[in-house]
Amino acid sequence: MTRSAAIARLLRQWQTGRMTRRELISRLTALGLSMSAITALLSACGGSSSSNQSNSASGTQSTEATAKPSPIARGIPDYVDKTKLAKELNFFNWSDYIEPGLLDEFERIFGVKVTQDTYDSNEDLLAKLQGGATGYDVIVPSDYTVSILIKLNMLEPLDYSVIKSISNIDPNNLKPYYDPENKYSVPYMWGTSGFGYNTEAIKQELSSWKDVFEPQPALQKKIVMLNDEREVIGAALMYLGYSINETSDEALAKAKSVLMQQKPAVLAYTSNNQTDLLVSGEALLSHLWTGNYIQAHNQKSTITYVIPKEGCTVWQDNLCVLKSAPHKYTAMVFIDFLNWPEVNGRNTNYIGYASPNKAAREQKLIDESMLNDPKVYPPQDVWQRLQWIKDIGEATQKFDRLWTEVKTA
Ligand code: N2P
Repeated sequence: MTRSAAIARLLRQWQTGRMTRRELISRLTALGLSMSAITALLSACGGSSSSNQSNSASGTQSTEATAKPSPIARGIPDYVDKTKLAKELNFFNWSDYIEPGLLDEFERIFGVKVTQDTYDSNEDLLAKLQGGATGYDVIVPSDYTVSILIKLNMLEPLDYSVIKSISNIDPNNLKPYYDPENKYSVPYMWGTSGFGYNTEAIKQELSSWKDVFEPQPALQKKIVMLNDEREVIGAALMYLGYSINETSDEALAKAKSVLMQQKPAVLAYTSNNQTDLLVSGEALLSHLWTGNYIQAHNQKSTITYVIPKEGCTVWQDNLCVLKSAPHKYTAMVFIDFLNWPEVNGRNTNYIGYASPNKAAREQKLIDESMLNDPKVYPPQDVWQRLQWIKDIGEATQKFDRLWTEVKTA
């Protein structure tokens, strides 16, 4: 299933013009597909310029490399009032953060067309919302950004007469610090922000942020950092022994100098193609979110993931409805749908993050290999070095400034 998901992802990248045919073939070969399987796969979905990528990618059952996920075998639940459903829904999500076929499934079952726009960081999301972007219904902010949005009075209280699937969520993921009654947020996925590297190219075992911030010469221009100010400055702070939420001028000046010294070795600051850069070999080491590691590892098994000894971020992303949402009821129904065990299972297997959906885990709808991977679900002793990013209020401006200085230097 995980391999199928990797195949589906590659096909989609090819169909959406993000990868050449040649590169696709070499990646499929690397995944162990025979040339005849590849030929069959390409002819099954070849040349399709359909906008419905996920359907074309999944219409390949005739080959051994089938990437077809099972359709969701349920209708509209009786607790949903069909007469209140809108015709459309606007979903504002992180890039590469949902199995695209699920949006088609929602449309097929509920008759609601979902339009998705994407962003690459919480700051990006906030800037767009505060800059007056309108029309969005469901958004996916991380923990500390939920705190900020609550403070800004931008979230709609959730309707649990519709979001019945909250009962599938692990109690350990509910009642988080940023929304203790889950009044505004339902956990979507969670994970950590460590780094990945290619063990084929780098033979010694890396375990510290030092390997990222004071890299060996072989890593010159081979390092990718997330394009994310709280993550990158936070990593530098942890490397220096500070809390990820430290805001003193002294600590931030030190973090800045760590980042400036590292910069010549950085190939890119990006949060949307770090996986590809690592898999293609253009980068040998990258700051990553857990799902990036799973996606990269599925395509190239020599890529490993490290939760550095100094610690790293643990985060939880959430489904929330905007106060300004034009389709609030439908938004609640969509959140309910996303937490059905079979939907979450399909989604988790595709995007590769840790799932808060206990029912999906218990019903074995999530790949065993992921569930048993301590890099995805860290053991208790590792938890002790994980830190949550918190809203730092006014001091955010210091981070904004520092980040601009590093990136424009
Ligand atoms: C997926 C982004 C993961 C979100 N591309 C990290 N909080």
